[in-house]
Amino acid sequence: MMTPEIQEAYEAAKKLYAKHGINTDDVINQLKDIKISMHCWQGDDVRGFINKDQELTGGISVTGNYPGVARTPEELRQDLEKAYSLIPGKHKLNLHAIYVDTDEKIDYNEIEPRHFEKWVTWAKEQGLGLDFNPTLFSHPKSEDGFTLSHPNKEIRDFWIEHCKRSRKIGEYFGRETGQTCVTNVWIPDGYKDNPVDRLAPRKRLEESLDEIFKEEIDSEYNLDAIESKVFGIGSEAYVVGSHEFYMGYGLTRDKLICLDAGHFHPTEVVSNKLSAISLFSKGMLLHVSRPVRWDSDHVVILDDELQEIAKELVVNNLLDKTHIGLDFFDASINRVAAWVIGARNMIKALLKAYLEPIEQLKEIELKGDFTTRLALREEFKSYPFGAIWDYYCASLGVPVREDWLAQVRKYEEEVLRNRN
Ligand code: RNT
Ligand code: ZN
Repeated sequence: MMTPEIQEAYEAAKKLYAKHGINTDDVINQLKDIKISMHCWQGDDVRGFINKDQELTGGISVTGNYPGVARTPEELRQDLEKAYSLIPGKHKLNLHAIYVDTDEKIDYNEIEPRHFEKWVTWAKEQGLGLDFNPTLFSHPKSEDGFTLSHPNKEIRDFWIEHCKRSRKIGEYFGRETGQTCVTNVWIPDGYKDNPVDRLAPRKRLEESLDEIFKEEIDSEYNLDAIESKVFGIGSEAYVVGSHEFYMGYGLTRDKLICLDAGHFHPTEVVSNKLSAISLFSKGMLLHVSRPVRWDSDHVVILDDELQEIAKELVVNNLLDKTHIGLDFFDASINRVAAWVIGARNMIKALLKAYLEPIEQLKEIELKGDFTTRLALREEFKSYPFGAIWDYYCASLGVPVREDWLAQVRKYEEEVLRNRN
């Protein structure tokens, strides 16, 4: 809710930023247009609804057993609505193929748009865009760690069929919602220990992908993305879909390159890759995440790398060719809170990036005045960005500061605690 205090603090901050040529009203208008694709899988620990008894595989894992996990599509949508109501702006939802909403018993190679009809109806009601992912894990046919690069053609064909159908679902999402769907392919394929042949699986993956993407789909409705990874649990020595593999594949096939912030070596950062890739690629998809030790998927906090990612997008004008998605899963805290924290942080980071004197800093850098560059950037860290953020939340009708937490607590008491 807007209060005189929030308004006053905003006016004072606005003046300070104006001294550096930053118009905070304009910033707010630009920020409103940026959509974040929120991943459905934080709500149920990547279980999905296609096969309730199937354990999570693919070298990713969710730890914790906080009460209130969503058990049905209805519960998941209810939780998502709660989360979206606490996040400023209009955004997207990122679904995985295992999130079918149907009474039919179907396998991965049988999914069709109609199995996602209820999601589409709901997304339209909520004014949300939809993104999609084929699920190449949590299935008996991926048990030995290989899918699209599997040596057995029958198994490859099964997954190829799944991915082809996934693109058709993406097309359906795009047509129905009026917002382009990004369909992202990530596969877990890899070896625990050093392979003899590193090339053959990559060759097979290349062929499988070419087959999957054979059918032209209107890019107004669906865009394809491909996601690399440096290692997974059980694929420590070798991952078929490495960064170099997908860089090459994406650039030669005109696909979006997906960069997951948790999929690189510990001192390697995706923020430093965006400008380079932007020069050569059709576009990028971000999986904003937070790596900690071996885990690539902690809840996103407002850390240096998140701010650096946002800064790169804003300073280099990359928001048009970059699709921002979130990718983390934590079952040790309230799952709705996890969404809200991660999404609010992503938006905060973008806001903070807009509130730096970009043009001024660029000039200073060109002149070679690195003292001023460092001094100014450091001083701007304590400029009253919080006052603009509070005003932004209040004017978009979402809770200001930590007020959202009380609503999540209430929801936990009234809804989540009643799920067993
Ligand atoms: C796994 C990838 C992938 C998954 C989702 C569930 O390491 O990051 O994006 O997190 O597909
Ligand atoms: Zn990811």
